[in-house]
Amino acid sequence: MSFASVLVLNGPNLNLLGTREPAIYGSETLDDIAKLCGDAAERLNLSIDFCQSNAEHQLIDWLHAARTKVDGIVINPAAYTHTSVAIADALSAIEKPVIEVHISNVHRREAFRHHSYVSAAADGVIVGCGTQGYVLALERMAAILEHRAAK
Ligand code: CA2
Repeated sequence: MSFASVLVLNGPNLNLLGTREPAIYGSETLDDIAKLCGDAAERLNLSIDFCQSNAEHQLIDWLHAARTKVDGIVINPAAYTHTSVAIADALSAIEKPVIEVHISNVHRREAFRHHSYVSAAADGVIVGCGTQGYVLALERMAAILEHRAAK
């Protein structure tokens, strides 16, 4: 049986999760989130590739490679959410479903976090649900991909 494949992409500084700012991001590490996603993927019959980079060009290169390799993308672009037209353009160039995730409720935080360049290129956005947001994103992705396969 071949599983639908999903790239789970994480942007800058998310490798520091669990080391600082627990009031905003909780105490789980990125490895904990990778495990959470791995367990959800198994349950949902998805195959996932979980990656993080602090470099904008690396995230864009992975997105370009994903154009022909994966069925969907879950992305937490971190601070690039609020600055990167380049990541938004790379996502727009991919004709695959995209779900944007933020651990914190960015709308309750500083004004500069209220705008996302990425959201216009996303099919869905999950904000402020903590690390569970990644699981919700994978559940939504599985539903979208199942619906497409049934067509
Ligand atoms: O809430 C989210 O998931 C964010 O994407 C996280 C980004 C932030 O820039 C976005 O506005 C919202 C920050 C990720 C960095 O997280 C750190 C965790 C611990 C210590 C330092 C940074």
